[in-house]
Amino acid sequence: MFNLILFGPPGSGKGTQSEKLIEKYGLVHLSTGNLLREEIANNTPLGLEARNIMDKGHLVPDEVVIGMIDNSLEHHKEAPGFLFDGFPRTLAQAEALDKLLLLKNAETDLVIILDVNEEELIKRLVNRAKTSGRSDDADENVQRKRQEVYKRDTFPVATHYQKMKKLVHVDGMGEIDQIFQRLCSIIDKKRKSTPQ
Ligand code: B4P
Repeated sequence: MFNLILFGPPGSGKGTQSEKLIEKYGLVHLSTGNLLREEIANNTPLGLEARNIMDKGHLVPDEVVIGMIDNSLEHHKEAPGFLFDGFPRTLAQAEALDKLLLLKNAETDLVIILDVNEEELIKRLVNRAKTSGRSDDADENVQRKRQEVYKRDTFPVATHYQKMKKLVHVDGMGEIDQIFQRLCSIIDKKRKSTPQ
């Protein structure tokens, strides 16, 4: 089993790169953002609650997203590995994931952080807003709030995995394919040294 976390600030390209990585490596894609947007599209009570929170640029409560990940892991018992995209986003989520994987006799093998400067992040999110139909994209103030929440609540997750010597930085600036090649070379190196 190979478990990868793709980490980085909002707009750093986690979703974009995840689509390409799951195709190449056959990992199961677990995006908490996508799971929450499905709930919103289906008008479930959870979706209605999540939408209010996401539209303000805040994080959905830990117990909600941890529950969603727990369910998804249960649904994919035979998976060759998982790509976690946008999760964990708080220290409590990281600790919960460590425990859930341990129950499967597994662990996080690699955490990649996409480094992108804030000016470029806002530019990308403003662009995404033109086509995404995402209500949390619509307002630049909300996008700035999300960057603030990332620095305060999410960045400590990077330190957590750095202490465990699992964190690798990748330059997330440039062409999408160029960044994909950078990611693949790090993943290939790690997979060679990890028993499958
Ligand atoms: P997410 O769905 O995780 O999305 P994101 O952080 O906004 O963006 P991502 O980094 O995936 O960027 P993308 O590839 O789209 O989060 C949405 C919200 O859900 C959160 O704010 C939060 O409220 C909630 N949530 C999700 N997970 C949660 C959790 N675990 N706990 C609590 N709350 C949670 O790229 C952005 C744009 O840039 C796209 O338009 C893309 O086309 C473009 N782009 C990508 N790479 C590019 C490049 N190299 N050059 C130019 N443009 C590029």
